[in-house]
Amino acid sequence: MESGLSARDRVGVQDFLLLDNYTSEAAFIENLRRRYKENLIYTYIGSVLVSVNPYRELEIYSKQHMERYRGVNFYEISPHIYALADNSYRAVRTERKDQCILISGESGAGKTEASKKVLQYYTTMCPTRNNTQSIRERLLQSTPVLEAFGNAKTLRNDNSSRFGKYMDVQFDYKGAPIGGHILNYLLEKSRVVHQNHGERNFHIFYQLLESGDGALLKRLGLDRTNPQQYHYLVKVRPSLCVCAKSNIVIYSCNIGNCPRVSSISDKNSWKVVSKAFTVIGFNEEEVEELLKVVASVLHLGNTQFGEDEYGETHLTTEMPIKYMIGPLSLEQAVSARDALAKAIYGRTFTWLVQKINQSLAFQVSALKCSSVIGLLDIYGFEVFQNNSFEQFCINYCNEKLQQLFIELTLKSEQEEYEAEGIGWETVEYFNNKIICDLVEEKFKGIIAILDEECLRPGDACDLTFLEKLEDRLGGHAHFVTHKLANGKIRKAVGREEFRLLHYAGEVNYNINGFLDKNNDLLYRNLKEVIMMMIEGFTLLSCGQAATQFKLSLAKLMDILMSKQPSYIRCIKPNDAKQPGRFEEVLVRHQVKYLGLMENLRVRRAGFAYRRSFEAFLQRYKPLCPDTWPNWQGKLSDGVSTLVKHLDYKAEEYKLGRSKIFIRFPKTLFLTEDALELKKPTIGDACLSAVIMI
Ligand code: AD9
Ligand code: MG
Repeated sequence: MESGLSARDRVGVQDFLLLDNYTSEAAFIENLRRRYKENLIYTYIGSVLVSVNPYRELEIYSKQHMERYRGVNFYEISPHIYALADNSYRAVRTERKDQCILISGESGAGKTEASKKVLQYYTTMCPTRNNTQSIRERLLQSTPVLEAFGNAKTLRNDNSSRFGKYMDVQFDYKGAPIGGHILNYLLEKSRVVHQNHGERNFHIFYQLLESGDGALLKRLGLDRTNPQQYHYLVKVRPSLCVCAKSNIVIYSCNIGNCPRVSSISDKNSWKVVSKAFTVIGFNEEEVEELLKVVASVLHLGNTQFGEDEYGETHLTTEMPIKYMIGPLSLEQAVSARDALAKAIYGRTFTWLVQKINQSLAFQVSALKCSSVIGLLDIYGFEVFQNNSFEQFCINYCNEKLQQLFIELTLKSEQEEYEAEGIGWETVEYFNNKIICDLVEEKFKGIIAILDEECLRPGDACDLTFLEKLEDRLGGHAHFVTHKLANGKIRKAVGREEFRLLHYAGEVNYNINGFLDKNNDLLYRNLKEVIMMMIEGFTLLSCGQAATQFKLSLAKLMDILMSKQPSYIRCIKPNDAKQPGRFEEVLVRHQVKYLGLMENLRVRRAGFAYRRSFEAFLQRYKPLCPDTWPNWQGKLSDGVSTLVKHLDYKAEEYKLGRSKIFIRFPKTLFLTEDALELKKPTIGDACLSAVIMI
């Protein structure tokens, strides 16, 4: 221990509610920093868990650690994700109320790792029923498979989720996990054909090539010795060039140029994934069929187009009464090829999720689901140098989640005070509803305008879309283009960009490709090719992509609202993905936009702590001769007797209907210290003032 520093000074407080100066952002960040330095990555704000990515493996996730947290009151030992997982689980068991765990934070902050830790806790610690052992393994093994197909290396995160995932873990009345169900959201399909420099395609492509299974690769017509040959994996040529041999002009799009990453072993990941396929219940033929589709995407990417003597290629176009064959430019041919590759991959991913869901469904008809715990792990807020339609959707999704957090934390706090008959003081906070409306409002929002442009015949294009946005939304407090009101030019926003002032920061979106991506069009004869290849592929178009996403998010919000939420707020300590580096500016920004200070103020505005009469009496009864060892009367009278003996002043606490509310942290510290003197063996009280909700 550093000389002269108390343990509390050294490692900070484990609940921000205990901060003396709770309105100070500097004190908040200093507390995070101190704890991070000691590898204490978890801290509470009441019942919210704040987690800072350690970027190193910590020895805190063993079975012994899990056991320490089983059945222990939330705040009695140091903060941990297992405490939160156990708390939700106990609510499922005792109240039979559906729970959900909402994990948020920007890209690379640790959401996916957090969701895996929670799932591991349930699959390890919950009781087993006959016939349900295999479901645990399937629940766990669904993750590597989905990550292989849905995650990729980005500049922000070497294992970035490029799809949103909501997973229900279903429990029977005895609390045994008996099944699961996954909902997936908007896979970033464009990655199949295009990646920013320094990024990669989805992991599965590299895993397959690195599999070391020569016979398999041969059957798939793939050659691992030179991954550079696959256009969709590596940048091979500039945009347009002429092949010396055939004299054919070749168009190739900009590709990530990043086949190998030091933090990733594609070969080992492949082993994990192929074992996971078996556990989930894929047979060998099914795996091979799936890999054929993956390989076909790589082959498709290498398809080249040449011009005929008239400088054209050809495509069948669907007309109202007949088909027309019309010429395509080289560029159009390439974009049709890429659209096909994206469609094939996207459908394959959807099929994969369906297949996993079949495997997670109850295997025994007698099983009944009593309650569920939903885990939400969705792509984090992200800002790149060039942000497109995908970032627009991802960041909109994060706005929605932030709104849910605001509504539910404030709402539940208010409801608790009301239920207990305690007065409530309002706290000012930024409500990002205005930004959600800007994006999603019917007829007026950005998505509505985008759809309108997509459906408008004639000269509609990305630029006309931008003009419409300017016309209709110019002057909105959270929307900006390069045009300033005084007719001058705003340099920070390009002529083909619009800027949104998100709750988490400003993002410039480049409008190129917005209409195409929203239309998600596939030429008819290409659709027919896939229909022949993939069973169940349908020709029906189900509306514009952004609107579909909006509707699926609205459904997700309904699902989440119907459950009792717990929150994990993940923070990224540095952009270099390095352990031990705590960059204050970066952390401060996240603390700000995650609304953590407001969250803390709301919790402190009324009363810093609350505990049920029973729990309070149980813990502190040794401090009062009248309540020790067994209090016989009403619980509320016992608590009154106890606090009188402890000399609590009237302004320090209030008794609700079933709980005691304590206003200041100090009051509880002193009580804890007294308990420490009396019973030195109880808890690590100097660090963990015991708080219970
Ligand atoms: V994204 O929005 O999907 O791009 P996430 O999901 O928030 O992002 P992720 O969980 O993938 O981030 O974490 C990024 C990396 O940080 C992981 O690959 C780990 O290397 C590292 N990480 C995150 N949490 C932990 C942890 N609790 N312990 C050790 C961690 N390493
Ligand atoms: Mg993730």
